[in-house]
Amino acid sequence: MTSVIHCDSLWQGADIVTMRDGKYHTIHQGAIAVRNGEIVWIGEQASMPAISASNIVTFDGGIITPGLIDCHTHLVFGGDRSGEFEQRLNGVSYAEIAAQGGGIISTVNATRDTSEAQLLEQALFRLQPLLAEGVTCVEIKSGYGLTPQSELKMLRVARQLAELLAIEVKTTCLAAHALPPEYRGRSDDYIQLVCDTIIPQAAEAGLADAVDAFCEHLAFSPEQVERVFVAAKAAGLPVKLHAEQLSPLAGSSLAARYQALSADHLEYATEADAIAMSRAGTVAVLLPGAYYLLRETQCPPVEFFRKHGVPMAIASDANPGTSPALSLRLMINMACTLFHLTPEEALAGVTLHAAQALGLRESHGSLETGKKADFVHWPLSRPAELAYWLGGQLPCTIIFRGEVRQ
Ligand code: DI6
Ligand code: FE
Repeated sequence: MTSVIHCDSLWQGADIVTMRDGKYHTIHQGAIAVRNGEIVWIGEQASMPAISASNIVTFDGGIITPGLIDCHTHLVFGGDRSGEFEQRLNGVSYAEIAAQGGGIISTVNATRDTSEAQLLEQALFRLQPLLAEGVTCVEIKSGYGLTPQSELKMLRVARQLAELLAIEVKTTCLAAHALPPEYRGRSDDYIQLVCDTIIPQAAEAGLADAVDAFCEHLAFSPEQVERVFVAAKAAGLPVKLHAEQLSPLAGSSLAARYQALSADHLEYATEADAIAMSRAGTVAVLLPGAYYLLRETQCPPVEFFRKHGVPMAIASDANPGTSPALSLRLMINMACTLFHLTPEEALAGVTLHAAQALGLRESHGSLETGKKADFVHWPLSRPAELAYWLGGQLPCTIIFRGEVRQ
């Protein structure tokens, strides 16, 4: 007697770009069987075992990829900074604007003054375009509150987004993003507040999945970041770091010493940083939107990451200052054109390697038995088309946990 695999849904009729091991590994004319939101069988339709499913969807060609993952965003914030964009076009630098009390602090003021309900409404509006282009998992950082109450407010909004939309949200406490004005000249005291109060409260309330910091001359020193990492570990949370965005401070090596999930930006990272990250399994998250908007000229050392086997992820860094980016697909294109990634590396950067940057490599980011049934059907002929089209909206069918997202 042949045994029948019972499942909820079966998806077939398309080529499946699995992204197993971060490579295309395409299954031609494939099929995916799903039960309880997870993949229970995947392979060639021709060699499919007996499967019963109440819902069978047969596509007319095209490709299926894993759902896209945006592993670094600051989507929750108040106000906007288009005025600073104009200033920068007139030659004022990001650092100069920050020194004048603008930059991150202007968003901090606006975020503190915005109610939780309004923050939610505004973040929903920014998240919609990402969702529409196939994003099924997004990371959202705090970091524009910089008080215990307002950092927790941001994190609650991020959690609420996951309840309202068919999307998974991972939250990151980025209280060590900037020095709040009321702590001027007392940055060590602020770090103490972050370590003794904000991180423990966020962890206790179950509002943070990770802890991040901004290691930079205009933010916090490696010594201060290390204190934040120690507090994160004590609270049982993994760490990440904004490192080497504007200058080389060996922040990414420090992050690697604390087994960081990722070090992000990395324009000024060195080969020594890449070696340290490789040993620790720390993902290099590249953010072409910020590079582009700041008109950076120094590219992240992609050659070193390749040479030392550091997985590279790509993210939007969606934020009001340096990357008002509402398209992850555009970031894929920019990673190829600006950072010289191949379309295959860039797709791995928004699937398997992005999952790894969130600590989700075992369950997300590629299409394999036992993983979450989050995938996207595109009426495209080749996966490189995802890196090729600039802007616009590609038609797609988004499947989240085995169900079509409307
Ligand atoms: N690096 C960035 O690119 C963002 N934060 C960070 O640490 C910028 C945030 C902002 O300018 O609002
Ligand atoms: Fe960022």
